[in-house]
Amino acid sequence: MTRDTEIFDIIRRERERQTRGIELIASENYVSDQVLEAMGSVLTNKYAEGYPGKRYYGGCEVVDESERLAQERLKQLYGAAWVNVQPHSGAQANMAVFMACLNAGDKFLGLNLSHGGHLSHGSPVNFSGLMFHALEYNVREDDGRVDYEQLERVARTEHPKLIIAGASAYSREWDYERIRRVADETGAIFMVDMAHPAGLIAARLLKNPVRYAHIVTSTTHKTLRGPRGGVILMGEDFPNPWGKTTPKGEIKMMSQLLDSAVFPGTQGGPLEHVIAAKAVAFGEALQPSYTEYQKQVQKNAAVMAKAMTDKGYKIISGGTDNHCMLVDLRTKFPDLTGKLAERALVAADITSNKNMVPFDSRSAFQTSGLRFGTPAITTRGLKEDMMPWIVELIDRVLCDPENEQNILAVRQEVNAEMTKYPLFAW
Ligand code: DSN
Repeated sequence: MTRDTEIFDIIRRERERQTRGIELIASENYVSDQVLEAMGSVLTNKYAEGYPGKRYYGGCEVVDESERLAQERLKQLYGAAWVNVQPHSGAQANMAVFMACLNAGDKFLGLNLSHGGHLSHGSPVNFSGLMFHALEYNVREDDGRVDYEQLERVARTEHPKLIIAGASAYSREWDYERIRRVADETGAIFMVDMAHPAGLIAARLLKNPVRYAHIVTSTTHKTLRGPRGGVILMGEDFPNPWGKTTPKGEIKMMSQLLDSAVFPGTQGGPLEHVIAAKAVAFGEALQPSYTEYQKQVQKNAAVMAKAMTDKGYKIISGGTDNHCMLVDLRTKFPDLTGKLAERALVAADITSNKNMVPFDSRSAFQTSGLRFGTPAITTRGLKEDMMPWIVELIDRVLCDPENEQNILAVRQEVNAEMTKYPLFAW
């Protein structure tokens, strides 16, 4: 067979793009060579519908071992009693929870997407908002933090069956205990989507939601630094589908509902090559060096947020407890949209994403904000002393976002510096 030079040339160019630039998208990271190797392995050839020991195909005894290993390592990482490692993505994990806990049209409560929430927590264009009755809570306008009073008010008046915590653009720790209290009071199931801070949680730098929520979902590719994919976890405290606390003897009930909701409910054959790569990533996250990595992610984010503030940028909520920050551009550049800012930075080989800010005056296509995160640059080896340099470059671009000479000068500086941080061993 002739080599597909067309696609491999595209892959080579993407590898070059990832290598020469500063990656600040808060939901991205660089996986290890071992994770890449597992993902590109012969396990992709295997059909394995079902679960370890209960498959619909022969010849699954080997992949059963890697899936079991992924399960055991994930349980160890978060102190979970039950896990499912098959969801293809975070949205698929969430869909399985909806299917296990709700009937079509049932009410649930999640953080408003335009206030930092996730697409699959009730956006009107997503299955969650299309098939279920989405209720929302916001962050407060004055301090950018979750409006827990509003959350409690909506829970008490509307009685949603499911309450969801978790966000894609929120830089503060969550008060899980408070949400759990109102969930118990109103008979709701409490789910946390920890996709963004999962790595910091694994390293014990943020509170572990498995201790407070009935069900926890996550992606595996953000701060956690694994392959693209999703997982579902539960602690000891399993609910039944209708929100009443289940007696200990019924512990399998929700786990069976969730397993069935992943397969055959919403997915077919699991991606066993990705599950093996998840196992590798969970194994890496159990190493002591991983805690050091996550501490650096957090430190880099704190220093970056301070440097942005010192330059006159407004960080929503005034700072960060985790790996990310949301910048409201309007304070410094009232006329600059997130769309133009993102484009100018990409031209300078600094990648971030436009993002709505709470109470945004612009649409989701324009936006007034940019979201930055430090997981990828920390994997690359950049320490806190480099954060003011990055902020200086960002500021130079945003001060004159349509000046091509200015952008080129920044790009050359970025490219020259990043050659000092090799990315791939092969
Ligand atoms: N789209 C992902 C993110 O970038 O945060 C998850 O919502």
